[in-house]
Amino acid sequence: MKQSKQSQTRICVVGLGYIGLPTASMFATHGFQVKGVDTNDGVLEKLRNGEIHIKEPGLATVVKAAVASGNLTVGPTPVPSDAFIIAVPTPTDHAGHDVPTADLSHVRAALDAILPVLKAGNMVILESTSPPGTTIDVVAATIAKKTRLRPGQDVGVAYCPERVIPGQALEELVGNDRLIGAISATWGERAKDLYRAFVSGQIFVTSPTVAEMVKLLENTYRDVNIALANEVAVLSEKLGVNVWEIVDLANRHPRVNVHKPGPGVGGHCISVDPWFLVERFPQDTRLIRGARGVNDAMPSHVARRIGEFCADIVAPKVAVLGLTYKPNVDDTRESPALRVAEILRDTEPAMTLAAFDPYALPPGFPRTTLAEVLKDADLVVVLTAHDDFRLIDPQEAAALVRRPVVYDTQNALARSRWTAAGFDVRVLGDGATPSSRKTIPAG
Ligand code: SAJ
Repeated sequence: MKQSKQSQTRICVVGLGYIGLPTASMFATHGFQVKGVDTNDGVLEKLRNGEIHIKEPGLATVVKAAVASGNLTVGPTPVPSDAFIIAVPTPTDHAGHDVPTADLSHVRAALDAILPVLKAGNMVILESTSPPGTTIDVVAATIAKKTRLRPGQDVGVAYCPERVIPGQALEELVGNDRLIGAISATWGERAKDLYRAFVSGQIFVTSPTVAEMVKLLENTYRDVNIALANEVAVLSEKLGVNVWEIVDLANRHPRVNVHKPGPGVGGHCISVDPWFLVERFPQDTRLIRGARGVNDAMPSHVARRIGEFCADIVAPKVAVLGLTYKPNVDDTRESPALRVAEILRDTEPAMTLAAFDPYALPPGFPRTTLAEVLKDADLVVVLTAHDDFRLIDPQEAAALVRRPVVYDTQNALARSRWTAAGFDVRVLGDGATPSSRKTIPAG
């Protein structure tokens, strides 16, 4: 019997994290022979046992199916393949720099691991978010320098940025449009053929630098937009008005889409990627850099407000709800909530911090329960808008705390229910007082 094209195509995915693991599993469940590579033994061990190291809705099922089909195997080193996909982290290095610099060491290490098995006719595809120029100046240049293979002629090189949002990774992996920034049109079409196996969105082929810039623009747009919302939140507190009402009403304009303010911008993407542009063009990125500064200042703003709300208490207990960088995920990388906790630990020695997050238990935070955290608290602070927190019964919370005051930095709680339970509800960006609210004209 003739074998399908997929079953004859071998794909090696280097880096089995938030992007690499779903990608490897999708190719495997669509019939490709996939080798997943990771340098972390613990990750490999878990996957071999049919478990996963990431919390992502639906992912465990897909990985299980991929492993059970025999199409996905994992190991520490790349094997000969038709396509190599690099999905490793590209963090920024903050040490001693005014502008954080891109750390491409994982990309370089992945490439070095691939080169011994790379052959003519193969393709190397970078998915990691990278500074402009990386695909040609690092990936293609390394292949040209360290092998006899000519990028663009003997081997294909392309940049195919991941664009999925944690929490909905699988749907977005299939449904989102994709970009392929290829070294030549021919290799672009070959890469497109590959992704077509499971991508139902449109796939656009362009140049590597355009694809790199599109990816960075997407995340930078979001960062700048959130910074605008955060700046207006601070102004609103000073003006005695409510930013949430202002943004909501502004967004009723057909051409306005202001994002949400909050305690800061975290995660491994939006708070990191804009620096790739600032590092490369420090003189020409005033807006991007300014937005980073505004968002990075939000945890201090929140910590200061918490201090003010507890100023009249000698040894206050603050109940922190949420430590992850955003709702309903287990990721605490660059989390503004963690930053707020850190600032409070440094600046408020008399304050006792108790934190609860149903998704994550970062180092330095003891395992506990929501009730224990709320018990005898003088202030409840919502830092991450997990769905679980919207389900808290404010009456039960009121019975546990010492002082019924809640500071909601995400506008996540139903204010009227918490007020009805006796809580004084304070919301980030809401400077309105009961008397200023009364000035709203009827109708
Ligand atoms: N945030 C706000 N206000 C908002 C939206 C988000 O303060 O209105 C905060 C969140 O709380 C969080 C941070 O921003 O701390 C980032 O969260 P996010 O949901 O905006 O984005 P990420 O980092 O989880 O994923 C982003 C996505 N990019 C875009 O939406 C343009 C995703 O599609 C990318 O694939 C991902 O970055 C990535 O890997 O680059």
